[in-house]
Amino acid sequence: MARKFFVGGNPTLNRSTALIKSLVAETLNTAKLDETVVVIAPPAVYLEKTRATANKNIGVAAQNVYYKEKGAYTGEISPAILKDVNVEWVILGHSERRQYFNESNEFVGEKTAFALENGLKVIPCVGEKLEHREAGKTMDIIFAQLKAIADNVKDWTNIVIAYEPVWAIGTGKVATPEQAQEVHAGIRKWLADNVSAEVAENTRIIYGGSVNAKNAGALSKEKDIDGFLVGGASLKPEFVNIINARL
Ligand code: G2H
Repeated sequence: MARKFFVGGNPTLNRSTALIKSLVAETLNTAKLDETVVVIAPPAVYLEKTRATANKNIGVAAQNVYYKEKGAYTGEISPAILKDVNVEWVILGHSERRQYFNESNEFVGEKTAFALENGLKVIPCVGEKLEHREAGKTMDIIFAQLKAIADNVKDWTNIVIAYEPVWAIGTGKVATPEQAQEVHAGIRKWLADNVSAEVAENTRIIYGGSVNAKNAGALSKEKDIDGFLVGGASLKPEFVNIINARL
């Protein structure tokens, strides 16, 4: 099964009304949605409006979700609530959640499993900090993050893994195509060795961290890079060029 190119837009904590507007206007006119899966992840309060106004071929994702169905968890959102407003996707374990909200590997693994079991598709994020890379520990960090997911998840069909080196996020310092390819290939091999050959072959592994219209083309040519998770550039018109990068 060929892995369809996948581009997610993650505006993080930014007002996104302009992005939502562009989704119903110019973005859609030029983005080739038959060739690429496009998923947008606005802050939670915009989700319902985004789903209601965006083209049906665009997926909508939350930036986080909790792992309880309901109850006394003030401030949290459950998969059931996302499904109430027809949101199909969620990003989990973004490095900002790990760093600022102390999300552990295990917590991300458990949330991933809960979201999947409750009918969402999940984009779990993995990635190393600069100090890990400099110490030669990149793959150890990523394999520990993957293991916590694999320990909890039974079915990988609805998972798209995002590799986001922390040192490349929002810094303008993108990984080179070779650096990214090396890690993506390592993730795929880990899946083959620890989950199954089929999951390794079919699971999309997308790259995130300072992706823009200029660097997307070269990155998209690498054999194990199946798309992007785009932050800052998802709020700009160049997002369409990133969506169409592989064409
Ligand atoms: C958002 C990210 C990728 P940027 O953290 O998800 O950001 O593309 O701005 O580095």
